[in-house]
Amino acid sequence: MRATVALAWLGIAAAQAASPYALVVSSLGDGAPGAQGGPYRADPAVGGGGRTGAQAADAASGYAGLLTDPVALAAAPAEPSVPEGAQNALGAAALMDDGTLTALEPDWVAWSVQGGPLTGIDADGLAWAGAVRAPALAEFGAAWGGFDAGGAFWVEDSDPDNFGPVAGDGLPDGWQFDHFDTDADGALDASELAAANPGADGDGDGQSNAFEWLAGYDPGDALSRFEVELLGVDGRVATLRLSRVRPGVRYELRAAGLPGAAPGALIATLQPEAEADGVTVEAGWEDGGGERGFFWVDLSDPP
Ligand SMILES: [Ca+2]
Ligand SMILES: [Ca+2]
Ligand SMILES: [Ca+2]
Ligand SMILES: [Ca+2]
Repeated sequence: MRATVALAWLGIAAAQAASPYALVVSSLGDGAPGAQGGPYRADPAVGGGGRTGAQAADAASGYAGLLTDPVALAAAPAEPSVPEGAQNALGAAALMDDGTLTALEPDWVAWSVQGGPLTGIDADGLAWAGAVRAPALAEFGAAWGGFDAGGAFWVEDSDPDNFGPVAGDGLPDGWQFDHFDTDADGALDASELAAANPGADGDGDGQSNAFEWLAGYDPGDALSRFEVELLGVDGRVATLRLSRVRPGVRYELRAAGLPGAAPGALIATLQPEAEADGVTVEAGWEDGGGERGFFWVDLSDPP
């Protein structure tokens, strides 16, 4: 995938401040932030997803032949976390008065959605995870034999751009909510949604939201912006300083207006392994020495 382009036009003769900036397109890479699941601690009362042979289940069903009585219900998911849109099998067991657990068939249990990104639970205890904008806990309830139990599992933010009104616009939904859900109610009203648009520039610093996300700046602060400074030109080598570079982003320094060099000629490339501020780059070209040329930097998130 290729996102891009913003940039800074810089005259060789006068190293004025970078402007204008214009973003052409942006898209998400696999390494987009927020794709990791959170920690999870399963209810240890139920092992192996709570499913065992039918014999024990039959016995528990009608209490027939049991020498012990149930005293509590326990429920747990098969997996501690699942991706968005995936299913998770829920299991339940009865805790008996002799301290043993008797597994219950999932379809004997009345399951319910208690909270979080669950779109439903069917009669067989298969729970469906909905879309999230950050790892979120899905909570369910179980009822059987007059006992109630509950459990939970994590839904991973496996697709960073699939949530609600900001799905599919090329920006991570979690980042959009972090910056534009200004009243923190977990939803985006019309004005917040407009502000969260990838092409919007609500802080008026000349850089779009999509560009600021790629460059690692705050889309709500005009003083927080990507800048390129031309420190000097010595013969056919220009020294530029980028205000910040980030891992996962490719920086292509290009030039135009240099005699003998093709318009847009690539003169240097950076793919940093770590974030750093104030990075100095030297870029040379074959022919040149003209009175005036221009440099700019393209940002993209390579696949
Ligand atoms: Ca998501
Ligand atoms: Ca989005
Ligand atoms: Ca901006
Ligand atoms: Ca900004």
